[in-house]
Amino acid sequence: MSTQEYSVNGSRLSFPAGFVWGAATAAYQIEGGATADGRGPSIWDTFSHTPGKVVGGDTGDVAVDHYRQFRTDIALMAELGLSAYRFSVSWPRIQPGGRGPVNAAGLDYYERLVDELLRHGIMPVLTLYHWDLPQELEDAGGWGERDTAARFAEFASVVGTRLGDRVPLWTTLNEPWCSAFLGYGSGEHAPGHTDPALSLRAAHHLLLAHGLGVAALRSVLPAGAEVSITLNLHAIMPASPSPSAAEAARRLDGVANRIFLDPLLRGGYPFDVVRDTGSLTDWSFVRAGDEAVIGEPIDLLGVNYYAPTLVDLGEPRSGPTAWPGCDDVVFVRQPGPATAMGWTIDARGLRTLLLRLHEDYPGLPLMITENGAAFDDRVQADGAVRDPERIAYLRDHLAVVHESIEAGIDLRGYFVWSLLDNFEWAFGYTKRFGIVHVDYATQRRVLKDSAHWYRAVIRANGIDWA
Ligand code: IFM
Repeated sequence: MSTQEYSVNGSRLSFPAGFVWGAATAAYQIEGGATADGRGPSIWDTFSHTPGKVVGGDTGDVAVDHYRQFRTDIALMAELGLSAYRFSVSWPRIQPGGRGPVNAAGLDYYERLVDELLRHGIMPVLTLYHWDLPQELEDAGGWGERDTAARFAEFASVVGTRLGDRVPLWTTLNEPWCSAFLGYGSGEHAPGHTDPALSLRAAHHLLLAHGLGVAALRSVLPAGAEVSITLNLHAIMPASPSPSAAEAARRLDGVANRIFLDPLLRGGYPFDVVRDTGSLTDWSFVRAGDEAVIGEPIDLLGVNYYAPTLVDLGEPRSGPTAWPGCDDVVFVRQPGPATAMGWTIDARGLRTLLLRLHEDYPGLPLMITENGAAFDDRVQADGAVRDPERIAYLRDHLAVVHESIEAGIDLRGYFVWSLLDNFEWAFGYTKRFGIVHVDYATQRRVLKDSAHWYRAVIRANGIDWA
């Protein structure tokens, strides 16, 4: 489908000048090159190679070969007209054991990547940690161990020193909720632990790593470079007007959102979260001064949003959980369309979430650092990949972004997840989030219709509404 077909003459939702149009990826999901040039193993190498952990036994060993094909992929980004590209650095490429000696080849790789982006006029947005903890650090206790936070700060300093002059926007962690609660609580993600107390401890050490990482970055970055964190915030809504649904929403909001937002932006953990999880842990892992470290000011908050969450109270469950203190909270399926992940499609959740951030945590610029949808895309006989559901999803969510900016929310940019089809963690290669289709057998890239559509949006700096 040509770009032309999207240039309709209906009303246009125009975005402010300088609005950042991006696409996002993460190292383990796209790079491959698992042992190339001195990279050490991460927890995701170990986890994905453990039978039964990832659908089909898929691993990130090869992924979409971005480690070798990054120039081709950056040419695609340029073709789309992206103004920014959000990627993550693989810690075990930089420090194979997670501490000490730096692997020069790893740093050189990210320097080549950043320089190639800049050569195309694309702003690099660098995430330091998107879940690939060096395995040696996990062997020493992983995020359950306080020292891991100090190791992260060291890693941040190494990367910041090398690339600080060229990367204007830095993100310490991507979605620490997933690292802590899927990694150490439900066990669905690496390293696969199922201990609720440990998951809360891990959450604290991730936050501490963020705070120490911000300080480390500030000491090496030039003035003007911005530092952020990205959270996967949940738009939680009570499933009914009942008090029990309101209680379920409060409790879930605590361990989904406020457990991160409050120490980052309000100076400490929320009292009710500490109380609700009090039978699981005494929180003695929080030491004097930690909350000040975590609250180190940041320049921007990255928001990842995919779907709303509807909750009520129900029968208590037992077994591994990603939601400590919420055993009797049940997730209610919202009627209506869903993505291939089974996630409800409802852009109003994003509206609610942005408004809530604006009201409860005012004054901090926001950026949508991930938003997108998986569908069962196929290359058609004529070579096209028709994904009208993804176009509708992106359009509706971008309309909310536009509406939020109009309402006075300081929202600086939007990154579609994802640039390329890739390794979707425990789902392996079965879920396609890309706006660019990848044939995993040949590594051939084909722009989906949504990519053509996104290019037209970027070019117009607005959405044409038929
Ligand atoms: O693929 C992930 C990404 O790594 C983190 N945010 C959610 C995406 C879709 O599940």
